Amino acid sequence: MTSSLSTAIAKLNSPKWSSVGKISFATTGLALIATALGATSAGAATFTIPSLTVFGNDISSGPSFTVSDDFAGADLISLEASGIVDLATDEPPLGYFTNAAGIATQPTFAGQSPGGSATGPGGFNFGALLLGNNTLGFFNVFPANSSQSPSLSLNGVTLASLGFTGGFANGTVLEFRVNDVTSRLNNAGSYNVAGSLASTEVPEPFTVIGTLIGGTAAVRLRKQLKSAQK
Ligand SMILES: [Ca+2]
Repeated sequence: MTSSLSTAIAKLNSPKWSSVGKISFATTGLALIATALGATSAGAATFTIPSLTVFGNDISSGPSFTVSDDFAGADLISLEASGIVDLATDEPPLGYFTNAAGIATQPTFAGQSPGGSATGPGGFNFGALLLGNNTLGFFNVFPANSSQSPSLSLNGVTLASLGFTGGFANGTVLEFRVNDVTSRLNNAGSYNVAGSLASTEVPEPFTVIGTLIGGTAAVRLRKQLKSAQK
């Protein structure tokens, strides 16, 4: 319940107001309205990141989506990615197979053991799934020390913790890429990605509606009080 609504109800319960008939009934009604509002406004803003396939050669550009609604740096992202990418099809028989965190899933031609990694462009692991755009920059989604599992999930971490300290404004276009050098498009495989964004803020409409209803009810009760005093 908002403080303004609490104050309104408290005033209605004061001896002065309670001396008027129908006040307790009206107060109960306000409390019920406040409860109903609280129940209907409990869900914060959410945005579904569409299911996308990010191919091994999506290095300089990749699949994109447009964020609707505003999300702050303190808001949360959840993401799942499954699949394996080979960054070096021209290095048989081992190649360089990684999951979406850039963790080797089998021995690589460069000497990594399963679970190992190597730092690539941007300071992120070779093979890491990147999210961002040219304005905000690109950041790895999964921690550099993730497991070697081909299925990874991120459950409700802040956008700021990934590097998006200012969050995403409504209409921001974001892109997924695979972290690798761009000199040779010798990659194969893909990551399947899906997820969501969730606001952690209390929705503004609750405060506005609660104040409006509280104010309207108070005006009506004052009119009733005046007529009762006549
Ligand atoms: Ca490559």
